[in-house]
Amino acid sequence: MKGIVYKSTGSWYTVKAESGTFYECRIKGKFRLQGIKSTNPIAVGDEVDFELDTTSDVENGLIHAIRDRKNYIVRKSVNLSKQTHIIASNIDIVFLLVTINNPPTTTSFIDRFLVTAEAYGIEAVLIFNKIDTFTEDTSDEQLYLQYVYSQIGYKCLRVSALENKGIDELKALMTNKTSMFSGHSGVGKSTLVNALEPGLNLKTKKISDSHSQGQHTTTFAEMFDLSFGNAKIIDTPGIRGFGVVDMDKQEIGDYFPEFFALKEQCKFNNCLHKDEPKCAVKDALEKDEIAWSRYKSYTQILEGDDEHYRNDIYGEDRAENNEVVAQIQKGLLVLVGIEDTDSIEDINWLTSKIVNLRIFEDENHIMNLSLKDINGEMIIVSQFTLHAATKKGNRPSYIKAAKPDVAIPLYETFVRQMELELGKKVQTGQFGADMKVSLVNDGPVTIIIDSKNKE
Ligand SMILES: Nc1nc2c(ncn2[C@@H]2O[C@H](COP(=O)(O)OP(=O)(O)OP(=O)(O)O)[C@@H](O)[C@H]2O)c(=O)[nH]1
Ligand SMILES: [Mg+2]
Repeated sequence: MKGIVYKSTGSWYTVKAESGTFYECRIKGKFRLQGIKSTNPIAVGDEVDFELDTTSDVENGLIHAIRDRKNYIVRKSVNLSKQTHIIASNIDIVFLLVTINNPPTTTSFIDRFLVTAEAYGIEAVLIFNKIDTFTEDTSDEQLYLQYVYSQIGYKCLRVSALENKGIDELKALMTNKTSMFSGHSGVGKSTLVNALEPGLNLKTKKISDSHSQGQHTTTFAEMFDLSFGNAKIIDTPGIRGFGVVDMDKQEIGDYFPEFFALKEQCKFNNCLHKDEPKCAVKDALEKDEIAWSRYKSYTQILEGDDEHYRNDIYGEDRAENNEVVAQIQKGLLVLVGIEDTDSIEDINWLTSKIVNLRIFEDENHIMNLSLKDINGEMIIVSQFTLHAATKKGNRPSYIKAAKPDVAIPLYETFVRQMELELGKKVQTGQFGADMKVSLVNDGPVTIIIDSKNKE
């Protein structure tokens, strides 16, 4: 018999036969699997051939073959084991659920997911969920992200699974397709499936109060037939980080559609958009036509920088657990405060000023050398308290400090520009996190540089 895998729990697979009957199946002995090494040989969405197990009283099945997959989404676990896991196969469209906070979804996570979808040729759509909880700040941040991703060509939906907003638009995209929901734990994947099909009554759980993280409520991927538009949905367990399965360095840029579109204009046809001259991608970046967050994700993937990415996804917990998130030996601790009228010009001016400032001693103990000269390191920490206005009363006002939608992109640009200037990685704190910063101030030398007051 032929069937489709609707659920897999490791050793048992729930398979729906063409007749519409569901069978619990196991794998019959060992059969040749397609050439991917993964922790799960058979995934939800797989088309399989199975026979009834006559040795058992109950009507269980034995899977003896798996049909060629049209596509599949694989992720590498971001822990050190480097194992790969097929999330699902034969998917027509994947929806990544993104929440601004509770839990926060980072742009590195979004980009890694999108790169994987591009690599496997699966249409990806972003669903910004929990819009009912938005404040002015989170709404601004969401609109900024929506702007970035829709410019590239990704469809973006604004949804509230809880209040049934944006559901009809979503249903229209799901018609006649097998869809998959993915995203961090707690972003509302199962809640959204329930909104689409209330009868399913899938288990959902509120996110933890202390960490704003989901509780990994859904533990296995599972497919459901929906009662509208001949649609199927695969609900999946929340994922913490998304390790991109090994790709050729050359190939990665092609999965950033906005980079790919410019590739022809780069001087070198094998341009990696890093240090090559006359690179159209870097030109566009300078002109703000490409988002810095995208470029940062690209370089992280290019450098196989899972270590840094792990820091990003675990960073908040680590800062809270008194772990060291960044450390340097000799160089500069830069505390940066972005105000609401700042722009890319301020960033450009500041970066070049900071790296060229002659504030390090030469062999004659004269402040003659710049950070570049001494090949020093840098750590950048965002600090909006720099904008404290203290004139009135005793409680400082931070009215001048920029909101996250302005501050985060500029902060990220600042970090990236510094890295380009210095030709090396810059250490960073966690934007907006509660952190302890320690400093051994040699000299001591502390300099205030204000791009709005260039004295
Ligand atoms: N305010 C609000 N809360 C939502 C919305 N969608 C989901 N939630 C809540 O978010 C929490 C997590 O939702 P789930 O559906 O369990 O999240 P999940 O993505 O399936 O999580 P895992 O199964 O752990 O991967 C629940 O308390 C939901 O009620 C929404 O649109 N608005
Ligand atoms: Mg769930």
